[in-house]
Amino acid sequence: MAEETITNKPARVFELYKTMSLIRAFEEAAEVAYDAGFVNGSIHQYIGEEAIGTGVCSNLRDTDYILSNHRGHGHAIAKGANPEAMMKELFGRVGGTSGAKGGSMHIADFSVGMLGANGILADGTTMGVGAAQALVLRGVDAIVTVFVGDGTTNRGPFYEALNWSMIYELPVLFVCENNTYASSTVTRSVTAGAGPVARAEAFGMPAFDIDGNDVLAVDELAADLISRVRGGGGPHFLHARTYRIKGHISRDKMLYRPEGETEERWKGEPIGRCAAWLLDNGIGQDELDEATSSAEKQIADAVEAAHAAPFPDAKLAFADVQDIGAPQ
Ligand SMILES: Cc1ncc(C[n+]2csc(CCOP(=O)(O)OP(=O)(O)O)c2C)c(N)n1
Ligand SMILES: [Mg+2]
Repeated sequence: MAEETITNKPARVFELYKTMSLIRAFEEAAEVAYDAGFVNGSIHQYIGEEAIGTGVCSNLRDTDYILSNHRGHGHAIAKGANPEAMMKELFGRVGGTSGAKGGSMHIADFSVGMLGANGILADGTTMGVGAAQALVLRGVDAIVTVFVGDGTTNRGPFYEALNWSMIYELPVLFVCENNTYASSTVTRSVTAGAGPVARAEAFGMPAFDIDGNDVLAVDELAADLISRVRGGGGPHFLHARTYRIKGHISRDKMLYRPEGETEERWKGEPIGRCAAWLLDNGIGQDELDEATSSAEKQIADAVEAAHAAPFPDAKLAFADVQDIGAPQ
């Protein structure tokens, strides 16, 4: 959804609902395909966290950039990447977003400003700052948003990124998605001090905390922060509280998680909350059902297209990769 194209509130929120539904359908279908053996590697699902990527990206322009991380499917879809090309990438087929060489953790689509997901924690933050510096040096009117996990805020490069972005007053919005866990660890238990907001503030960066399962709140705060960044206000930090409904990766049995916790937290998942708001604000249940079915159909078609697509020619294995002297 393009920035500020819809001013009618229920219509705007309904668009957010549709984007979140598309992400949810993608993640559910990806797990089915993974379990059936069609996807190699691991998949990190964004289920329960959809409101953050959706609410933030709905305020970005096509010409703005995002940097993602290992849990990046939702960010890519929210920024406008094509779910069919993404599914083909997961399946390792011709037509995948990264030519079938990346897989789930390396989805990129430069045509919509999605500069890449990344399996190395915090590297998106330094790359995002580099992209923002390039924009400034070239005099381009655009901003960069970087998505980072809560556990990742304990890595060193994250602090280099915060520092550098402040020193050069770069147009960056850092979005910390605090889903409570870092793999099997409760992040709070391994994080000193008052947490990510205080850490960003220690660099002099304006930092804001929000309920990340409330898509309306994320949308409103993101609109404000993005306009400040765009207006030359320098880097800003958005800390969104959420919960990782699924395991760290899809085959994680979550034996470390207290019994009943997931079920309790599921009650606050963002799509149901958004649906309740829409029903109170003039959108009918039939319209919501239609939106959900349409998202599921789009993703089912994407899966079908991925199954039908061929694997790339083995000769292409060394195309588009850095020349390391490997045989062609
Ligand atoms: C530099 C680095 N160290 C460790 C890992 C292994 N690893 C992958 S995801 C992850 C946890 C990340 O937690 P968080 O930043 O909270 O993101 P979330 O998975 O919760 O979205 C770890 C430790 C890695 N990918 N990169
Ligand atoms: Mg986390």
